[in-house]
Amino acid sequence: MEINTPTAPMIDLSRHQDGSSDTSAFARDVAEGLSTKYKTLPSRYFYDGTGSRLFQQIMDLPEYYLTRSELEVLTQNKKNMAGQFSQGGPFHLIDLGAGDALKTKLLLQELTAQQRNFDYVPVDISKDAMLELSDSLQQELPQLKVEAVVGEYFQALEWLQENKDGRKVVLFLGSNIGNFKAEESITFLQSIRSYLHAGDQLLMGVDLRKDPGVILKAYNDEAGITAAFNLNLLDRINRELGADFNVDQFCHHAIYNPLEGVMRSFLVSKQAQDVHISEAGLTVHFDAWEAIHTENSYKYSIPQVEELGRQCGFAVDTVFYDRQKGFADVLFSVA
Ligand code: AVI
Repeated sequence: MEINTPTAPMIDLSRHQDGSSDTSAFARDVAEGLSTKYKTLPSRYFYDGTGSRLFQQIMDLPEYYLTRSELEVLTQNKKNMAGQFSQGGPFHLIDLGAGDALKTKLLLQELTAQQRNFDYVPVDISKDAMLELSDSLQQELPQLKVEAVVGEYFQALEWLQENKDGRKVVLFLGSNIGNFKAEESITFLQSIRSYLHAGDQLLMGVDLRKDPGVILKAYNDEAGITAAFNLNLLDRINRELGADFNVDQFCHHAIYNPLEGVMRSFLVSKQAQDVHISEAGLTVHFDAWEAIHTENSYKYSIPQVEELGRQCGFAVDTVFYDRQKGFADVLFSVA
């Protein structure tokens, strides 16, 4: 663990405890995913420097309604949210996957204006993002107490458990829960719950079920940014794992299944081809039109969210919607 400069207070937990490197974990996951009958790659590997920049562009796309909808939820409801967070007295506001905290800043401004007693703990795997955020907050809200944590979510919650007493309000915004499969979201929320106590709260962003045509367009934008975001995963494997994917010979395909409420994204091989991945010590064969499943983006109904919370030891306090009721930030308390 490393404590950084006093100008940008930050805890860095990102070093591997077992001595393994990021590259070896990436190589292992890629080898595993591409060696099964139905090929898969984990969507968490989208977010290298290029992927994070492309995701920023996705959030501004006319078709990608999710970010604007959540900004609307927060803008309309920030007063009420700030009041509910503060009911139990002083608290730590823990922002899982904070990034540039564009949305959270609305809450931070409101809580500061209401002179609430809290400190802000943004958590993100990107050290650069946490440095930039700490600096920007020092300029924009100099009175705010900020302690950024660089690391995985559960490393950060473990660190908080050991190092910070008092109430916790956890933010998990942006429909990130949608990228987990049903059983993974249960395990994830149960793990969060295990770090919380009576009086603690969780505010979670969920994209709601809606017109399938609207959802489909959000992942098939005209400018092709989502396609570039998906294909960048192959570029990343080329760059970091010494692979020879011919990226032009793959295409993006995203399809919504309204029965399951899931958008599934794929990379499809346009021809029969072999790809060698040096760091994984592997050659992978693709048949023509064979697919790699790269992402799930689940859409929820409110009863499903309530049930998910119940299974994980949370009760719904308040559901905050946008005007169209297409997106919700759900405030849970520990049941
Ligand atoms: C980060 N996550 C919630 C996004 C989503 O909508 O599933 C990632 C994304 N994938 C394609 N477009 C955006």
